[in-house]
Amino acid sequence: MLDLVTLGESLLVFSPIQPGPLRYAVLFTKSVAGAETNVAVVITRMGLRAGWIGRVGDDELGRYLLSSIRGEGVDTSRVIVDPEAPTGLYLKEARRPGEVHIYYYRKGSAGSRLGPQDVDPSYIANSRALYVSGITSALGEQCHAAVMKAVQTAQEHNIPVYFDPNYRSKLWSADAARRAWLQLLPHCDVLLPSTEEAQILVGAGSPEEMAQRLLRLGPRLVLLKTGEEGVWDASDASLRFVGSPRRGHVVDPVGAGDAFSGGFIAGQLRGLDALESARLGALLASYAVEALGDTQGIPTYKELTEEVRLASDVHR
Ligand code: KDG
Repeated sequence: MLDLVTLGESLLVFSPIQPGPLRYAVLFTKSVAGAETNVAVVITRMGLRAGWIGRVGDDELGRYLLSSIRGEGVDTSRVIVDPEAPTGLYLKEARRPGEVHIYYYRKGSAGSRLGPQDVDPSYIANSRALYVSGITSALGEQCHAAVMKAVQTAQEHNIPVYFDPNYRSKLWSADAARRAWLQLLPHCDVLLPSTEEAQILVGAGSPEEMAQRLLRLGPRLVLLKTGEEGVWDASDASLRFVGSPRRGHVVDPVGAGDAFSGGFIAGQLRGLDALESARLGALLASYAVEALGDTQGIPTYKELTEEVRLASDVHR
């Protein structure tokens, strides 16, 4: 049995090794991106088992994606190699350290051809949790239908659904995003929005006000991410400030949200309460931003427990 199943598009990311405008970049690193596979990788780093449903092109980049994700220990048995479309990618530009611009080359990609026919209900039914991100719904109607099928299947089998809206303004409008998210939310247990995403859903307000309004949309738990300030954990009963462990300086902020989600879910799967799970998520996010790449900075569970003295129940 898998601990977590996720679905969505994984991409290649090419990042210049020096900051500055992309037009002057000469040397690039190549790595794996995509919110869903990032979360799956975090889950495996935390010593748990994750599986990913998606499509890659029958090309060199697709082969690289598959071998890297599989190499991280993620189950890729449900990934389809699509001969009809190329693997998507994006270029990352760091105008100055910590300030990142993203340029997608993913229109018509294999990953964006995911559809409900690719979602095997038994794969989800045999796992302990489902993670979905709003990015998949932004890729097209069939992708959104695949996510809807996944969350409905999970709900039918009492499998908790974790949802990060992951708003991408280059992929769709805020109005279109809100409409899709409102369809998903009644099937979700835990919502992991940023302040901006919370505002898209329920308008502006204090963390307390936004969290209370978000809880009325369906989830039993809301983890409101306010960036460097930290995270608010809202359940029906209370709103608690989780805080933000400050460590080194930020090299690359992309991937922090996925590290938080993956850490939170790993905590829940390991039997931690919501607050301890959120602390684990915040800690992993602080590692993620210290290295170039979405998941490269994230330690293994063994390294984490050796290096950091967490609350005693993290060691279970
Ligand atoms: O969350 C990090 C992701 O944004 C990145 O890896 C790429 O999934 C991605 C996207 O579509 O922006």
